[in-house]
Amino acid sequence: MDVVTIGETMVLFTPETGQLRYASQFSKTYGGAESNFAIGLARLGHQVGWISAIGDDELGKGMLSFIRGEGVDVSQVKVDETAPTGVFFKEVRNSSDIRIQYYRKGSAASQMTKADLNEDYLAQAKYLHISGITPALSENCSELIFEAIALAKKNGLTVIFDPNLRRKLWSEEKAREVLLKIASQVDIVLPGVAEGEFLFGESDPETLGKLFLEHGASTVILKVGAEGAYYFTNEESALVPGFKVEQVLDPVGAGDGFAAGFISGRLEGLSLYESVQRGNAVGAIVTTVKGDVEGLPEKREIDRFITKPADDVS
Ligand code: KDG
Repeated sequence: MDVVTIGETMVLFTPETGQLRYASQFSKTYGGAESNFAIGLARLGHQVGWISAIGDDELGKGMLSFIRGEGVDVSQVKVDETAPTGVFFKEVRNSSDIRIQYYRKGSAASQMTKADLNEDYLAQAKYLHISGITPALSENCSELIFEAIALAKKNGLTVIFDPNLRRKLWSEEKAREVLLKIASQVDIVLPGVAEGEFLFGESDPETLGKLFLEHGASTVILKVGAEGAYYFTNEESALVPGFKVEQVLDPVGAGDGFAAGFISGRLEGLSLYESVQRGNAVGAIVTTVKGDVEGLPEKREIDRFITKPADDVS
């Protein structure tokens, strides 16, 4: 196993057109930051496992088949007979006005506890990926994340953390406290510049890079939207320019795609610069397709996009 990730995936209903309140037709897909990331890595040819829980219901079973069908190992997904699979709605008014409604309180994934972690399963991986969404789901999920970090460190895994700030899930105060605590314990942190500003009250990329390094991470990847992303270590730093796409249709999931592209590069032994470049490319391609995972590219598509990032990436 190359990478293990942990988190909730929900059934995603998207109104075919217009505002949610008037919608009568929906597309049904699946979305969850960690499984989006896992699917992204699987499409790029890596071995990845996803730890989660679903309800003992039709929606959960459909989700599990979908994620398994994408080549992700789902052997650690628990079926909870007492709680339902979470659901969310995504109202796309336009590509810069996307409104999310969650129906996930009390979901099966929010009931996960540290007892659901299998140390032997974690120990066989090279990387543990976590996001700031899971600790926002419940106190028990927060404990699970800290336990997973401890087990990963004990077993020599590199821990990668995407803050994925979701303001709807918790108070600002609690979010800041917990996200900073996680950021102090991980190896690689992948914030967006707005998340950096939320955590440290600074928006200058160089300053943020320095602050995250001082806080504990050894590698900081700071995403600055269409401009690309910076990387910072104690030895080097650079801005890796982003790729232009003809039309952004749906930016949701681009950050997860970025993380998948970046880790894929590291797994293949690419330099930090090249890995961030691959992250930028995956993130850019994801924005050109509607849906949280539908645009995630396969390996040959990404190679072609990086050498020829024009409108044609087929
Ligand atoms: O990063 C995309 C995710 O935000 C989306 O797929 C749903 O995991 C999700 C969440 O909690 O918002």
